[in-house]
Amino acid sequence: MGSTGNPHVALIAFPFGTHAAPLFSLTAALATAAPSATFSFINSGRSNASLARDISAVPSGANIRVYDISDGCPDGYVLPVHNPEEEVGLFLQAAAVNIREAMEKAVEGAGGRRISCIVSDAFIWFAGKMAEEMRVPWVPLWTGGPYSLATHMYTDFLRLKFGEQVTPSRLSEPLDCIPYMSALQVRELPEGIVFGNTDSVFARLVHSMAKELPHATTVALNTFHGLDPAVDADLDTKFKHTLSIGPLHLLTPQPPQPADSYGCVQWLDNHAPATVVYISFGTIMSLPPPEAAALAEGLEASGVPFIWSLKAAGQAYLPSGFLERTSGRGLVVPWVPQLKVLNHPAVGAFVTHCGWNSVMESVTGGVPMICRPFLGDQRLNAGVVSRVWKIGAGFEGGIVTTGAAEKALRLVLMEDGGKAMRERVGKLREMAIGATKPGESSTNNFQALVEVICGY
Ligand code: U2F
Repeated sequence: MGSTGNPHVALIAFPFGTHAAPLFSLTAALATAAPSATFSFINSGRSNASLARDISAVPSGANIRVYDISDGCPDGYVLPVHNPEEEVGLFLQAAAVNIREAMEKAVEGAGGRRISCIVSDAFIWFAGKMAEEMRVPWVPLWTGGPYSLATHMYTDFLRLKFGEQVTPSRLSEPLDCIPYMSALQVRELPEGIVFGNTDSVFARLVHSMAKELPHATTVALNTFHGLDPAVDADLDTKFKHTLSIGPLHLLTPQPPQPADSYGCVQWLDNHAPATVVYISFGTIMSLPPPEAAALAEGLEASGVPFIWSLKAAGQAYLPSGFLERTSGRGLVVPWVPQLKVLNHPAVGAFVTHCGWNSVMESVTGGVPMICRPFLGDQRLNAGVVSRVWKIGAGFEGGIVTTGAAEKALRLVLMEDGGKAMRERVGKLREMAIGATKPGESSTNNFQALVEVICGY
């Protein structure tokens, strides 16, 4: 194992979307569990700045040190307006050199103590090569949904079966070539496997990741025992060792949430149980303007009370007079304390893009979902929510129209179908909470992870 003395663990984040936050929460949990170890958290300066609240919640003198690396943009370079592919590409081009330099600084900062283990976001697949050169364990954390991880592991197999560009008529075929995915469809795969640009930065990134992960010492997953037994069993055959340590937001210490500046919780206190819909599309996605307008019209037509997390730029696309007409029964605010809101009894539905953190948070809040996925793992997560766990629904036709929005809201909040979803998600909630109790699976797996990472 990494070290016989006091371990020094380097943790390397992927600085986009909600990737760095769960890795930092894991760092904080590890640092508490292994007080004599040192944890060097390496992330872009920009992403570390967005974690300022999480980082400042770490007591001074604690065994966590935070290192900034460049996001790869040359000085004075102006990114074209929101081009995630280009941002990620620039970061990755410079990442290996920047990470090595940061690890050298981390060793200096730890009084010369060599790095005994590398923990990284699974997207930082080349951390596996670095760990191999340094002869230390590599523990990648997969922050997305486990079904999508499985499909990345099947990339070569799926390309043999469907070709690199599947014929459009096959998009609606079931994914039954992977037996436990028969309820899902080819169109729900992450883009870059058998459709979309299979040579994009992302497609190449996840393909390289899939080749490297089988060499990892342990793959850590943000899921919990019993949620998807068939996927877990399959991933166990693909990797040397896996540990499910989710839901991470229950298992790891959470930083104080930002103040509820818009009074969401107080507003919810005045509503009856399971009557309000909460709407958010995460940190990188926003609804195309015509769909935002359609969702607003659907909300008006249904009469359902709502909280909508929507930045000022998005608010500009709402139908004229919408905010005034719905001011008595809706809140449209740029940021919502999502964990608190999903745990409030008044919330009965969550309109979501199905980012994995949101899915886990909805499950632990016991809230059924209405899914509008966009990219990456989101389509598979949405398919699993709707047709495997049966704790949610999509919008008819896959995009938000006024009619589809009204119908989905009525189904989940007012009809028997929604009641059955609420009962099922309530059972998953119990399972998730149970898994993170002392002596239960995720807690035990976390202890095992500490042993892998710190050697004790
Ligand atoms: C990427 O996902 P996102 O960052 O877009 O979305 P989530 O995984 O759902 O995480 C959003 C987080 O932001 C929080 C919310 C989640 O923890 O509680 N939040 C909030 O507190 N208040 C708000 O008003 C809005 C959001 C990617 F796009 C996905 O496909 C991946 O599944 C995901 C994980 O890898 O990363």
